[in-house]
Amino acid sequence: MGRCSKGALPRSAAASLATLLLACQAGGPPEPRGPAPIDPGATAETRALFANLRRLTGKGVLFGHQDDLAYGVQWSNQPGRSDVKETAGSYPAVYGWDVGGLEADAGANLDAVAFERQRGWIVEGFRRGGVITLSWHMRNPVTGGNAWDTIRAVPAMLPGGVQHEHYRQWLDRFADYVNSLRAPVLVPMIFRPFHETSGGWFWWGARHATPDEYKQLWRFTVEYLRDRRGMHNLLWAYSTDVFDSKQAYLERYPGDAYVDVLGFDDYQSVRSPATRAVFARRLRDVVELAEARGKIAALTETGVEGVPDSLWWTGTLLAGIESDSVARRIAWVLVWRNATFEREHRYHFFAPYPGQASAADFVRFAKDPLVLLENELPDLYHLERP
Ligand code: BMA
Repeated sequence: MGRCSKGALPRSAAASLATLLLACQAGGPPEPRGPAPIDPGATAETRALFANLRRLTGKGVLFGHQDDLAYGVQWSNQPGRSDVKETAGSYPAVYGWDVGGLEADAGANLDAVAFERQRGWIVEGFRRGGVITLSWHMRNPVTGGNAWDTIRAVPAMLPGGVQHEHYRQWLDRFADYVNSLRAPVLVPMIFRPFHETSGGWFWWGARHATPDEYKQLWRFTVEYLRDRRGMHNLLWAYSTDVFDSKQAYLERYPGDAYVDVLGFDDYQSVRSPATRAVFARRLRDVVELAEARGKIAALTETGVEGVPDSLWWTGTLLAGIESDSVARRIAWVLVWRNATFEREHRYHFFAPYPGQASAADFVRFAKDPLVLLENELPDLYHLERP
């Protein structure tokens, strides 16, 4: 409770009440109100990140890339390298990383990114002022299979379920890892577990967990990590896959008390300008839903594999975002990883690299006043003095 709340009232005098009310109206320090992270104990840097991302709404859309510092189409594990930087002159503003494999105590994630190295890259990106977001392609705790093993698992993970203790151990491993990410303050993370939940391909997705089971799993996870493990450097991002209505988007939404960021992954309506209206409508829906709740909206994953359209960045992605005055208030867009060809023997990349067909257009995209790469970011980790 703060100075202007009921609890601060002197018990006796009615006159004091009037005086206090007047003082409050006259600018006595009001209780900080308005949008804030769901964690009242969030670290100063985490609160600043939340506030600054909201403040940037409509002025800048941050560009992000998954695994940007770990590898590119033609290289891997080379300090300082980044396909985005080598194409456009700056690192991305948002770094996506995945912790899938951490639960099994594996030394590397499911895409062979060693956690020891990932830790270094996360700290490096944060030190430069970038934003870190974590996804988790978590194994199926019932079968030990991967995230795409859709044997039902969620009920067993809930309190009272046979896998519940097992799941807590996984969360403990996650907490230990994230607590080791310091520079020297704890690095704020936008944590996006159980993503693409409207799709049917992950064990936590539609058809494999009811909306209620999903929400219970989400809420337990927030409460365990925040309240039991005392993690205060997380912003929680809920994300669906593509969706057709606000109602559909909210079907598995865990609630305003459990979510900081409303996101969605779209690999469909971003494919070409032909579906621009659908893409813009999805962005608009998520922005409206987020703003009505005092949250942040994001296009948490997107891209076209191999970016074969040489004008995709400005002609489809940016044109779609800028086609609508609400859609353009999205906080960030993140494209998926640039798999190393030599390792994976496929052209599985979503950002360009020098010489790639869309590289010149990506430079134009990066120069657009609305698009922010890392070198254009304001300090996101401090709050501006009022
Ligand atoms: C998918 C693909 C997979 C990868 C997974 C997790 O979309 O890129 O190759 O293992 O994401 O990063």
